[in-house]
Amino acid sequence: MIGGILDFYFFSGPTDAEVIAQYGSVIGYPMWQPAWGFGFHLCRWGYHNLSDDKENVAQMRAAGVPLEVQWNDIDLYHAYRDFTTDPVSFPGDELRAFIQELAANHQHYIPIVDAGIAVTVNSTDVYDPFTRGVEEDVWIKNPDGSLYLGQVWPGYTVFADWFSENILSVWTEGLKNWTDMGVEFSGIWLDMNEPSSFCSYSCGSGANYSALAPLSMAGTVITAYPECYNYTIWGPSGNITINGTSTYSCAADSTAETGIESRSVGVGGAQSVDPGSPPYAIHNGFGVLSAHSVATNATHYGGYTELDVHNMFGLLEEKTTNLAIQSILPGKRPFLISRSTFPSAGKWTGHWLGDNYSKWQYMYLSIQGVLQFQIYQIPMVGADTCGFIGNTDEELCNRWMQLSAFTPFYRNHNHYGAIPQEPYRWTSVANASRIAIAARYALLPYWYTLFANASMAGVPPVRALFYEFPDEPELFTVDRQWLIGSDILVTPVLTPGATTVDGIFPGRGSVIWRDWYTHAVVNATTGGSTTLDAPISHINVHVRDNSALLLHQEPGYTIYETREGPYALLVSLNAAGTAFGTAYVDDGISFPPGPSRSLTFQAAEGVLKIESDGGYEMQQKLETITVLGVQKPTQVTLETGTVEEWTYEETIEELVVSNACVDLNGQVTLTWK
Ligand code: MIG
Repeated sequence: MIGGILDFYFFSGPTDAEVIAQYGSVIGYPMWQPAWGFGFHLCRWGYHNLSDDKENVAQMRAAGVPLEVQWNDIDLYHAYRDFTTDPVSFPGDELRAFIQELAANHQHYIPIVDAGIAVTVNSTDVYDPFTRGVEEDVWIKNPDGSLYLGQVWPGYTVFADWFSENILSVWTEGLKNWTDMGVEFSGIWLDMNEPSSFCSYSCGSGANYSALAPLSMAGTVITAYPECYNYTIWGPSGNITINGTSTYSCAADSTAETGIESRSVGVGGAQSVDPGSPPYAIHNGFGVLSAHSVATNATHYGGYTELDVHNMFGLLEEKTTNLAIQSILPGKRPFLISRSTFPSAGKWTGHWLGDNYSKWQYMYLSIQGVLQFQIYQIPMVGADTCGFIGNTDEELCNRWMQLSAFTPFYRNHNHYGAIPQEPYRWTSVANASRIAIAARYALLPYWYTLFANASMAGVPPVRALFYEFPDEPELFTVDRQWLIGSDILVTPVLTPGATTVDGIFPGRGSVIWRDWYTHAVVNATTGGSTTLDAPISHINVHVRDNSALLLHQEPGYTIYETREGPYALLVSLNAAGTAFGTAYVDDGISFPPGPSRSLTFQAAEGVLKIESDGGYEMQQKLETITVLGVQKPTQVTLETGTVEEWTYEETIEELVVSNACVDLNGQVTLTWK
């Protein structure tokens, strides 16, 4: 920041979550997410052709690992040009048929859109997205009015001037024509939108366009062994198995800086100061402000210089793309994931945490990344699961597929030339993924409610532990665990070779935490760490007391199938015998949101009251009600009469009412005594 008038806002909270919500009220609350966006997404750079996509879809199905969305990276393009498909490897009609088959199975397709738009190389070169943009005058300029040129994958590129008057129509036309060519996308992935360019400053005006051929990754193979691989033990194959007795152990990197060289720069140490690079440069070690991006002196419609509006490129691209999708897929919630963000970006997009490494340290760092983006009001966020740069391995991918299942945006993504890391590649990873995804899909009504509360009031869906327990300073530094909403505590394994994990249970003994899977009460250390069993393929998840969670009873293969099934309710009483929870339910897709239903669950003194309000008609019944923390009852009554089908499990104080067949469109009471 170099000047101007500063407006200061003070957010008084008093709670941390309220501070975040108040910030949201200024910059804008996050967009509404379609329910399918919470499904599992599968991506990589290096799905070379449509057969690769089809193979994935089939293998995921065969392995019984839910696949909601198949993605394609820039491999999709012809000559790396946006809004095209390669005629040989992704022929439009076959791609269309593939996407339509996905849709028929309630699955989805998302392609990438790069920020750099290829320029035509000669007079016979036909590329409408560029020429239409020239006609409509929507590209960023040099100070002399000529087109500003950068370089990205296709060769020389221009960049959209999001301030220009006609960019929305040109961008919409590009996306619309793409769908007409067969790319019937459900959502869009925005990459390289810092924007990234392979030249610094400019690639030169009046350059010989044809001189710069598209880049190629062909033949690129990442040969480095995975982080903990010891070839003297396991041989040169690069493949280890962690089934049975694991000999797997290593000291994973403890620093995050792996792969990032430290450089000493900054004007202070420079020999001479380049006027193209202001002396108030960001001393981040990566050189001038224009390094690998648009030159600071490039100009935009309205006279803005890049120096002043650089950070808004991604934001305005997200807004433009969101509006374009709204007109191409009317009435539906747009789904976008973008790399560059800026305050208020959450109104238009979700975010992935960018290029990480296939290393244990980066899996750990993804937790704080997810937490940070809750503060920024871009709650739909997640990491490249199993790691992007470098080769992953079975154990890391096993742990990571489980960890990310409890973060909002859940996508496995991989670098070109790295070993494959789809969850079906290893038996243990497929197994771990099925377990974690089943929990995730069961929890969908809860996630969905949290995101509705984010969109309506800016409340962060994922929370640091201390947000909920501000009087427990021992929680202030906890960044290896997190809370989903206020009621689900996640304690992942973050180190190789581990069979246990240490975690802290907030509440200093005043809260009863129960295991998600077994419903057993945790014997937690008060205010300190508790060691939990964490064999491979098991992620610790605990439920807070005084909670009532609406769940899907039967996680299905897709979000659609899951939502078609009946509901379950998990009530976890506290020591005083009370519980409270809410749920927001709607059709999961309409935009603007249509009718909805708000449910309130309240338990005290052996009575659970369900209240229901709103215009949305819930088709699915509440089939199972589980109440934890109940003394053995002799009689259980639903409003409709005495319940015959209930069971009680003494060791975990669990009352289960099955086949309850409760209509959630009205008020109901369950009593036990
Ligand atoms: O120059 O599209 O962060 O997720 O796979 C690299 C290829 C461009 C960077 C993205 C990454 C993506 C890759 N892209």
